[in-house]
Amino acid sequence: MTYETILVEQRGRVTLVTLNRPKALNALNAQVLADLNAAMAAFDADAGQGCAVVTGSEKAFAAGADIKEMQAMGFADMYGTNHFAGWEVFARTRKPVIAAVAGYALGGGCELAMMCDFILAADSAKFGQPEIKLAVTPGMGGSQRLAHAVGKAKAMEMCLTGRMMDAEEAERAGLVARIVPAADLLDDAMKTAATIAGMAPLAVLANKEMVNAAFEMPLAQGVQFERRLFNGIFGSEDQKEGMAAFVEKRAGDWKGR
Ligand code: CO8
Repeated sequence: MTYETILVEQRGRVTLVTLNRPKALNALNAQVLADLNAAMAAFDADAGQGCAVVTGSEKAFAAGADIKEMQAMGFADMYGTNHFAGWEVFARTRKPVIAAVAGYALGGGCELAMMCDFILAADSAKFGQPEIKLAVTPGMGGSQRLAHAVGKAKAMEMCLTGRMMDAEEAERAGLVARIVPAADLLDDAMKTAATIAGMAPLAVLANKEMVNAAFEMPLAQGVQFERRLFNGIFGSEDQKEGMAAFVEKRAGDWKGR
């Protein structure tokens, strides 16, 4: 399958998705959204794939929603058609997605990175929600996910001033999992993804689902949710295999059931 605005490649059990609008610094337009959602649906449906990496270019992961596409739109175009609701479909991808971010991740670009399960940042990465400079606001979850990731003070400062955060600050603040030298970013992200893709598939889904529940549920309910999933996973063949493999000092052979 080929797409207009992204490149998609399977390397073993890892799907690599590269945003590919270099002339617009990978600005996110309706076609990027359609392409990404189609690619993620195919990834989720493919039992041979275990983890995805979403990346951009050296200069820009993505410099935001496409300002030229939005410029002429009015309230009816946005609210009436629920224009950006499709991004929530991307955020509901069931298997893990890593954002490998180099250069600018601004506005919708920062929001897309935060929709992924975690961010690996090149030392060149710059994060920001500069929408206020355009007299608008984040529109695909940035005000919420940034506040969850870095706390109110930093999120509020970033949204109100539009200033950028470099990779060091982003790591200190908890926005990114790790910083990697720019030259090693893709290799590192692909290795990390391969590690995840090598785990038992049902355990991967369950781990992702329960960590995400921490952002949706009160603690007591989240702990209950975790225990239900934990109990459920003992009904899988892979749980028997995983524990037998440990005892027998060998690698597990996963069936995905
Ligand atoms: N949209 C459209 N085109 C863009 C965007 C963008 N967000 N960002 C850059 N470009 C284009 C430029 O217009 C330019 O095109 P051209 O050569 O035709 O003039 C080309 O990319 C290169 O850009 P620059 O010449 O500006 O490159 P610089 O290296 O000088 O600057 C910056 C790089 C600092 C990243 C600069 O381009 C910039 O500030 N970009 C805009 C950043 C921004 O404001 N982002 C937020 C957009 S609003 C948003 O994301 C709202 C989200 C809400 C809903 C999300 C749904 C997807």
